[in-house]
Amino acid sequence: MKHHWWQKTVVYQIYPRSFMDANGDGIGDLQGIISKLDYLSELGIGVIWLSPVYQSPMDDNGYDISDYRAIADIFGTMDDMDMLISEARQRGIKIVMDLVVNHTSDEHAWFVEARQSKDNQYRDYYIWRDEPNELESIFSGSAWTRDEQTGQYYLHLFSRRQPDLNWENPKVHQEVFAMMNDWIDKGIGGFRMDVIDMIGKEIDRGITANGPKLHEYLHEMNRATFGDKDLLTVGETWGATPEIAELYSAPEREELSMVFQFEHITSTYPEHGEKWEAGALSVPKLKEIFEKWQGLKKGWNSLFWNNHDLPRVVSNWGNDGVYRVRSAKAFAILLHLMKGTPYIYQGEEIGMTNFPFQTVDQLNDVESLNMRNARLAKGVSEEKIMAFIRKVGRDNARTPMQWSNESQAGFTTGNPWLSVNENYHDVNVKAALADESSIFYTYKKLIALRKMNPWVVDGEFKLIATADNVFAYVRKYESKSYLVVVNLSDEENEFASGFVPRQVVIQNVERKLDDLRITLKPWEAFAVEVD
Ligand code: TEU
Ligand code: CA
Repeated sequence: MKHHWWQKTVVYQIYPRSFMDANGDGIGDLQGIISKLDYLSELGIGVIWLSPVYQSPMDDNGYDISDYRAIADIFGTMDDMDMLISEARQRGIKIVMDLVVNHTSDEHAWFVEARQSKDNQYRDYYIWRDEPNELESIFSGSAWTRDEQTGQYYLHLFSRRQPDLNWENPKVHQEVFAMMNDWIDKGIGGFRMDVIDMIGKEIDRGITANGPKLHEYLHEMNRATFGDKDLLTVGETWGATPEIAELYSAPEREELSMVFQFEHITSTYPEHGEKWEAGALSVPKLKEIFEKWQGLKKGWNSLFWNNHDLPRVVSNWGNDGVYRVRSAKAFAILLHLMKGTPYIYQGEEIGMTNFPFQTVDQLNDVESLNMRNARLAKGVSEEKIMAFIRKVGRDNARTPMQWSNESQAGFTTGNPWLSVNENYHDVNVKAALADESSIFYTYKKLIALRKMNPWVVDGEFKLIATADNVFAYVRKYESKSYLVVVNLSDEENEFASGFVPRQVVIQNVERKLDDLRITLKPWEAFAVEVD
């Protein structure tokens, strides 16, 4: 089968602020990333998705961009960026940039101009109304802020410092496409497109995501920029169903390579509720969701448990106590042997965990802080709010990468911008590399398997009926079949099938697999070639 390169590789997401600090100011930076490229190449990944490093006042840690063509001082310079691209390339690694074009920073020159007067030539780059409507910001409160200068309200679906761009204005398209082409000319490997499903919004009809013009805009973007380049383009689309995902990623539509869908993530949210009230994982639901998505016909899947907005999977759905290592490997095996392009979020490969946040001064995230203010005002207790944040707050993913058991986990020689998790004494890269049974080597093996074995890339997926908390599937490729079995629970579970085991591919509990009627240990996972 003929493939795009991005169908056969694994992506590693870097949140630059928290990855590696090279100059001791407590904030991760581009030189820090460059210094760790050998580590990433040892892991075997083929792509880095770099969360935003552009110039920004950092209200939302770079997802509020004030200049798309400049690098934030705290991260380095454009020379550092060029060096990162070329140093990565020498190791066979491509750099995918975060494209944040639903909104800019309020300090972007366009917005600084736009707010000057109603007839400013940039006024129409943003969305202004005389009166606010009911729309709420995803970061709590109204989505409208009144601007003193002209008395009108501007729209911001995120923080008030992230005004939404007006995609109904063709000039906005031209500006964005020109900027994208400049980055493409630098030799990047593609774009991860922030909340891209919102650019087709029709505010007066209450439509924010999946608006009627969305796909028209993306097709136009594809044609004007990366369309003839074979780059990896992945859209962040919280509201995608498989049908919608095919609109984005069916090749003949000439839009994107793939999208991030979040149905598995939101499966724990209460109906019509939000993430703060998330409940426990239902494995039967999870199986149903993946079965549906693995059946995607005309598009391509992305596969992930973690990113910089989500709690650590090993804490949220796994067991970060006694079964930390085993459950982290179980999630890895389950995901990486499915069909699609897997994404690893920094620290996932060593089983980094959530942080035990106790007090508000330990927090940084604008989403958590705004939520806290909004709920305090409604009389919700501080205790309850902190419990929400401990469970799903975004800072859980953003604590510094744990490199070693030296001071500040080897992340910085200074004071880190967010506290290092105390478990760095045990959970760190240096220890992981020294232990051949560590989570790291399970990831390394899974990445290598994908490179070497067409069944991992192309095998047909079939879910197997099992006990509720066991997730098992078969990948069939030509005359061969591979069975993947994962016990997603703290309890033992029976597994029985008529398959005859051949060769073990990977496992997280050492045992002979000469019979496939077995009692699975808690969080036990394996893949085996079967007849
Ligand atoms: O996230 C989009 C988004 O909707 C998230 O805010 C999400 O709902 C929430 O964080 C779940 O916890 C993207 C970026 O990934 C995020 O970091 C940015 O804050 C946001 O867009 C605005 O750019
Ligand atoms: Ca730094």
